Amino acid sequence: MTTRDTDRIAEPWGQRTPYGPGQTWPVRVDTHLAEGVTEADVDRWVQAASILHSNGDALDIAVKDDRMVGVRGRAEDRVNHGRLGVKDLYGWQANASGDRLTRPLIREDGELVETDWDTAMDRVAGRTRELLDEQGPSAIGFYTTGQLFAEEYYTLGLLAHGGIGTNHVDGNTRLCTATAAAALKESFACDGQPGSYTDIDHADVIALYGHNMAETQSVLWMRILDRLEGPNPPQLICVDPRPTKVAEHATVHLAPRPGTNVALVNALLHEIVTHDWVDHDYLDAHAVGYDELSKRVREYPPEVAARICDIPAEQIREAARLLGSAERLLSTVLQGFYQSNQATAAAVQVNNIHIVRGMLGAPGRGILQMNGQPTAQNTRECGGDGDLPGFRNWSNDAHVADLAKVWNVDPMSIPHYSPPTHVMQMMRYVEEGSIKLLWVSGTNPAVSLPELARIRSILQREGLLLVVQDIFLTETAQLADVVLPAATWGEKTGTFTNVDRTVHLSEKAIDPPGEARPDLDIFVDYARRLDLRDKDGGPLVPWTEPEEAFEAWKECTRGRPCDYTGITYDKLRGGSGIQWPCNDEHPEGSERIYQDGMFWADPMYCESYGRDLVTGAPLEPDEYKSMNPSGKAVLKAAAYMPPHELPSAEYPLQLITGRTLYHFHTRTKTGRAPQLQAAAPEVWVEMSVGDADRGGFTEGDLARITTPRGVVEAAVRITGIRDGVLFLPFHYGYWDTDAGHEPDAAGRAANELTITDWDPASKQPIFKTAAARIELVTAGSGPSAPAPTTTASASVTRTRTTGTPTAGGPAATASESIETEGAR
Ligand SMILES: Nc1nc2c(c(=O)[nH]1)N[C@H]1C(S)=C(S)[C@@H](COP(=O)(O)OP(=O)(O)OC[C@H]3O[C@@H](n4cnc5c(=O)[nH]c(N)nc54)[C@H](O)[C@@H]3O)O[C@H]1N2
Ligand SMILES: Nc1nc2c(c(=O)[nH]1)N[C@H]1C(S)=C(S)[C@@H](COP(=O)(O)OP(=O)(O)OC[C@H]3O[C@@H](n4cnc5c(=O)[nH]c(N)nc54)[C@H](O)[C@@H]3O)O[C@H]1N2
Ligand SMILES: [Mo]
Repeated sequence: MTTRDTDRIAEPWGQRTPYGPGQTWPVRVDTHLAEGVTEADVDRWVQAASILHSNGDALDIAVKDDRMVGVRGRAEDRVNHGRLGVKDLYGWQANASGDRLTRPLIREDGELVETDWDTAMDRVAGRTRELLDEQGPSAIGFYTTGQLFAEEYYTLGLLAHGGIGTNHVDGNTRLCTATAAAALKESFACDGQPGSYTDIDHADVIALYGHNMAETQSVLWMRILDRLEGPNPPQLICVDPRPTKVAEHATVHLAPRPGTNVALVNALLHEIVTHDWVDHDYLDAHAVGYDELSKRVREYPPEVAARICDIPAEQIREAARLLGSAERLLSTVLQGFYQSNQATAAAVQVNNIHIVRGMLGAPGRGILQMNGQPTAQNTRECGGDGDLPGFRNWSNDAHVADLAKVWNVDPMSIPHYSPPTHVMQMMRYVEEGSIKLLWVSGTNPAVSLPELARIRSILQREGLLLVVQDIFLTETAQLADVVLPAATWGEKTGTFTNVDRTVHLSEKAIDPPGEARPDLDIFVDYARRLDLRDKDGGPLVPWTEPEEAFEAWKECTRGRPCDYTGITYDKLRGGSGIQWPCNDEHPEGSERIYQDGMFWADPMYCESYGRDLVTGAPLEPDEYKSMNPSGKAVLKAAAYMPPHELPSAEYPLQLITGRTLYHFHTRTKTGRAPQLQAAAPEVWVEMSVGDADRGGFTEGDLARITTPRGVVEAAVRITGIRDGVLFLPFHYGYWDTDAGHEPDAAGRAANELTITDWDPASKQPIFKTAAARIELVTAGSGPSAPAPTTTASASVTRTRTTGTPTAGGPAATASESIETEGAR
């Protein structure tokens, strides 16, 4: 089947292609070409993969007259079988925005002014040298992203850890999937996704925990929708306080109070254990820790959790029965767990369900501790965040020595006295003045970190040299001392890996604008200017081309779990992406890991010895060895603990924040794609019918949301969200407002309101539990909130009737209660 995009804003998941268990998901090729362009006009199609979420949807970029003119899903790829989500169909247009950064900028007398590359890079390298001489490597911090390519992270990881020798290297993956990695490390002592997308083709029960897949991995959701429409459909469990599309299709929708996930999953485990829906043979052979877990979950009968979570006990029982009777269980976990209270402890309990039920390493039996960003997996694998490259264990000296051999440096020059510094701690060091150069690449912390008033003041601290490498003059770039203009997806070549370990090649289709350069070039240039050298006096970073960097990265993965040695650029061209491990033993890659209950958890091989889930303290090597001498899966129990900030008389509600289908993060790309921007043009706040009635709100009122950190104003959207909870999308910063952020005025960014607090084990900030209040500013400022009606944000009140939906129009056309910029 081939579909054109005409109605994809209004019908985001497109037409159904039903299929049954064990069958192959049918192909459906989605295409969008610019107005007036047909496939016959296209000069060439250039292979790439999606960069606006972690699903790894393969696509080809259409090029005409050396300009991008569209995209088409790749039918032959294992991930998407030709399909594309809305952000990918339209988001590429941002590449050609007139306001791309095209020249480096430096701050002179308080103003950012254009300069040349030599001046900008000399300022960065010169200051680095000075700081190294004066204070040493701890003066320098790198904060990168989940949106560059593997080659770039590996280069950054090498120059930062192996060259400069700083331990202050993290990515925005800390905000994103640090908990995915942490939960996998706790249960399996190593990162790496047990599941595979093909598990959807086989599963009879699919459980989604805090994961609005319909909006955030919309192609994966199409796969589930197609199973639901086919013979013998799977049953769905949805755990989310909002009425998402996932909830709408679920057999059981559990809508707990935010921050109570551990109590809920403990109750599910309670039922599984007391009914003995347990695979004892599997447990005996392949896991440790069952005694402690079964003892712990006995404290959480459904009635206890029902009280904590404020949901019916019978619903918990029903969900547990589905889990307990599943033959092929697939679970996915995302931000409703990772960014909520007790993130790692909660995500680990989902792993526990799979371990006690023996639901691993076979078709339909998988866990997807999801990623969010397109290349987050690579940040983790390559040492771009708080990990060492190749899933090496920083607390295992032999691993550090091995890495030093690969890099040809002295092991003592790679810092490993403690785990690499997490970003919230790096911000603290900047605040205290010990980090004096912070290099931010591919992330926009002035909108995406919690408690923005604090972050803004940190980023503007006297004495800090802030370097920002981006493609637009973002809210963060506006605060920088040096701005480096980057080339992005479609303008540079590299590889990246999605959540189910599928590696894709994304090739350069067109030239970057002006003097913008690939991130790889910028990092290599910096290493050269610093004259970083290996033990023998050779250049530490000897490569300049992406493929050379990839070949070096492959060597670094040899024999490690994420083994890439069997992959080449050529092998990735033409066909489907390939799943690691891919090596001599598995030349075509590996559909599943952890088959036959074999894990990467041996004390000498594993990536992590785990942490205490309450304090976050890393386990000593000997503690791990005595707990798990033969490298089995680890069942880790956890008691429920309430969120740190609970509702009070002054702040009676709970605020959660998150995403909408049509936008990506701080909207630097989707806000510049007209169709996507029109579909969700302005910030809104979701509240329940009950809370609206009690507070006297109606749809479209302008409201003020306040937490102890700040104030945001947003239009009220009344939805089926659970009582007591407000939801704000976090996409709206200040780059496209007239005034920008004004110090004493109400803000627009959700993170004005969020708290400086993080999970003890993963160090992931808590974006989804804060106490808040809401007050009316102006009644009826519009007929309805500017929010999509096709998604979890759908209004439960019908306020306005528009004409016939027009194909390709804004989300408004799918329903009646939306006002868009275009409509005004
Ligand atoms: N359209 C779109 N897609 C994206 C992105 C995007 O910006 N836009 N970003 C990508 C990235 S980087 C990420 S990380 C993913 C994130 O993808 P998701 O995790 O699916 O997205 P969120 O909206 O952050 O959160 C998911 C759900 O968590 C629920 N939730 C909040 N608090 C709790 C809680 O305490 N318990 C439970 N059980 N649920 C709770 C919210 O109601 C929300 O529906 O999406 C990726 N895909
Ligand atoms: N309140 C709240 N806050 C959140 C979340 C939430 O749910 N609620 N979610 C968190 C999560 S999961 C995430 S992932 C973060 C995302 O937060 P950010 O990473 O800050 O958001 P993005 O808008 O994706 O920022 C990416 C930046 O990289 C730039 N860029 C794009 N491509 C390239 C490139 O090729 N090279 C370079 N150098 N730059 C490029 C973009 O223009 C953009 O400025 O937000 C986190 N913050
Ligand atoms: Mo994310």
